[in-house]
Amino acid sequence: MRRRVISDAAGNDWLIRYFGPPEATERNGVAERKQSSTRSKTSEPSGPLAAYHRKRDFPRTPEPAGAPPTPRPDGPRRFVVQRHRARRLHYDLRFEIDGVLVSWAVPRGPTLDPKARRMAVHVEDHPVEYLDFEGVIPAGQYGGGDVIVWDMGTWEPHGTDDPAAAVAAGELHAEVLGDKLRGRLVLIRRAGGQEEGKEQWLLLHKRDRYAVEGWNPEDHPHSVLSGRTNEQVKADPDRVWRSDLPAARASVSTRAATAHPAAKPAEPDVQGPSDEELATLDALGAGGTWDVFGQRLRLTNLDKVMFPARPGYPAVTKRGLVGYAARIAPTILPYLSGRALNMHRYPNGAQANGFWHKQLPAHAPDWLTRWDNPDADRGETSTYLVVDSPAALVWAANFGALEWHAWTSPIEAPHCPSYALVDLDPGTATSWEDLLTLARLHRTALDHLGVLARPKITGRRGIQIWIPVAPGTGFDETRSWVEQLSRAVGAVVPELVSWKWEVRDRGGHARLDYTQNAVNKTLVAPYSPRAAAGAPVSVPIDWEELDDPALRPDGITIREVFDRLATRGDPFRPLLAGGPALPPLS
Ligand SMILES: [Mn+2]
Repeated sequence: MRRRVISDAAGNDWLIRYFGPPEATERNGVAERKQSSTRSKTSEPSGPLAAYHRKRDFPRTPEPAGAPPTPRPDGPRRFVVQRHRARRLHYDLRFEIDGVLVSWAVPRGPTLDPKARRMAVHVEDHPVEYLDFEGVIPAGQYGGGDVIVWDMGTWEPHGTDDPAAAVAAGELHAEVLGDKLRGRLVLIRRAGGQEEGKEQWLLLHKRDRYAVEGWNPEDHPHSVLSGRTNEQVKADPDRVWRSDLPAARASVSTRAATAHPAAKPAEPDVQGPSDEELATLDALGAGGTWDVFGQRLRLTNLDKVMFPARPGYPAVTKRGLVGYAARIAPTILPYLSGRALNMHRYPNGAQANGFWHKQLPAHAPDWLTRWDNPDADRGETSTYLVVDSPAALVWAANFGALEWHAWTSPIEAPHCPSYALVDLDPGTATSWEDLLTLARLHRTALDHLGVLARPKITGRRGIQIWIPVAPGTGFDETRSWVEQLSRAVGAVVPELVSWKWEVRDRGGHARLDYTQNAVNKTLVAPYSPRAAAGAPVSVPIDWEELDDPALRPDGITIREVFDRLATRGDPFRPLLAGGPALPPLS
């Protein structure tokens, strides 16, 4: 047995014990093997990806061949963990270093558990295009089996600014920020673990604030890219890899694309306003014209307070609302475009009464997209605004629409929702802890069912859960499915829930509201502001955040949203690819 003491930045000593070589069966479980023990570029004349290419037959595998590596000039480094069911299950941990993905195969998977010591086999460098590879490698090909993007995010080398040298020296400290993995991972090459040219390393997680004892990667089986499990990826061979699409939409179901009018090809990415355009907005007086997103918009009452102050948060004017609409447009448009918008207008700000405004006014500019509801009866709203450009959202904000409630169904198929919705609606006696209990029970149930879903805080007191559904699913089906799901959950905690229709009959209990699953019933859109003091926003969250003691239903305002998006991304992105048929409930 060999020993080694490592000191971390906090001065804690770590005693790592090296036992003999891992058992042969464990090593045999790893499908990928590094042929050459060195990753020195000079010893591989055809570049760092030579081993990667040598092992693969690109006409036969859907894996990316990859462009010649070029070092990324700027921006955060990326990492990915793929769960790969090859001959034996393993997780592939890959760090972006000098234009390639330096990779280890970890049979038991990376973990947040600071007590765990995982064996990791250093395998060949992969091209950066592998970052969002998810799919099925055909049987008989190298690494044949199914692959999901189990986690991804950004990372920083710790204690060095030359991570390639750190890897060559046999010790890499990585501060990772993924959806599942957080905190400091340490990889250490085992002395003498290099027989047959295969480098054996140890992987561990530091005992930092992200460490969770007993945390098991197998308890978190879903792809962060598509929300699917390995089994679901394997079962859906129609899914094709589209490396030309942004990562969040790269896994496209060809079946959905042909069968469902709502499944449109991904639009080009929308750019936000430039700094110069935002400076122009700031420089406008109480009103004026703003040239942005290729349109000239006439803005009014820009200094009017739309959201009163709350402790710690000054009031937000209409200028602030309009600026938020412009900046959030690239993120929110996928949830609004192609759908009718019900505007909740507060022309005199959230401090005054608001009202629903659905009919697009006759004075609205011609360039706005409109939709005429063919089912509208006389006296009902006939013409709706469709926010399919960033300028349209800026127009709606200037029109006094503080809250944006897009239809659940697209205009091409108004009777077919894209999502089933669970609305956890607190009663007067429902505490935040009670509501979290209800949300976590839904999380458990959905995970057990293998159903892709994500929660979001409402920006007021509640939590909603959005579940993408298969093309052609009707509202009757989503409503009855959500009712069955929520009744099963409610039966676990009957003391928290009321099924009474009238609020006054509910005894202050929470309502698990499935009735919003109906045509022209809407929930507030992801990233819409709410009409309340401080300008809170309805923000999608990761399931794990339900366990964060700092989480509050109205705790994220229009001031925090962009920092959050920059560090965490948008947890709802996987929902945009649609979902499978809802499984039967019994
Ligand atoms: Mn693998």
